[in-house]
Amino acid sequence: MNQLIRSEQTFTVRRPTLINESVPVPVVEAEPGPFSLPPGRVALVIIDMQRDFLLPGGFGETLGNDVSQLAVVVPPLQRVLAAARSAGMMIIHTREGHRPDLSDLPPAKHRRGKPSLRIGDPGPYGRILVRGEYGHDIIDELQPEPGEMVIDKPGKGSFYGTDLDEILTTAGITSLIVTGVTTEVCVHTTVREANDRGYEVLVLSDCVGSYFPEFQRVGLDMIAAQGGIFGWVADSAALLQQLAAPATTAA
Ligand code: C5J
Repeated sequence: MNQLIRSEQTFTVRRPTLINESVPVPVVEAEPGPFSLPPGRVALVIIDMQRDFLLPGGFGETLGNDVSQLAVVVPPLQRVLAAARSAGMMIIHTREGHRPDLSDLPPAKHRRGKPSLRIGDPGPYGRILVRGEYGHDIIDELQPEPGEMVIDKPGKGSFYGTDLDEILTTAGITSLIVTGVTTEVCVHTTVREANDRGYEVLVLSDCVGSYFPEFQRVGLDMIAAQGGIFGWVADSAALLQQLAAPATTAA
């Protein structure tokens, strides 16, 4: 009986946006095909552009990573953020991190790898990936403005352990433009979670970054492969062109 009830569980299925022919819809040239920006239904998601991951001498670097690989994302992402703000788009910033008592840090995540510093340890920019610490916060160049949503997440995905889905659903958002770091970890996990929840997801290739060039290339290829198995991929220029241009009516 319980099983039956479980199998009859109801889910909220996100319906494709009904396009009103009279309302112009900008369309971004993307892989594997055009990506629509239905007015008022698109949010920009900026994942984990935190000092702990990006700053020289920070946690990311103590793991042996080359943080310059992530720094290249900042200028194009600043341009996209400015354009999204001008367009009145909903903007979501996420931060990976944990409560100061680490009660939301699974031991399996805490123990992982052989880092010289672990989550919660005192690091160059405060306790590593702990909420409220300087290193946990977003880099100066991309600081949220008042009214922009900041989602604190304990995991790699932006939906696990957060109210992001409720926030987007309440706002009527059906499409996400995803940016941030790292491409193969928190960006990928978020894109896959969003895709399963029925969002249409565009990833901006020059606004996501990986410490590993090979992961960056393959990570992007995987999203748009097989006809867009997880979503769409375009560069920021293609999006900016549409945000700046007068909209055209979708076919
Ligand atoms: C990682 C992230 N790589 N934001 N976090 O641990 O991708």
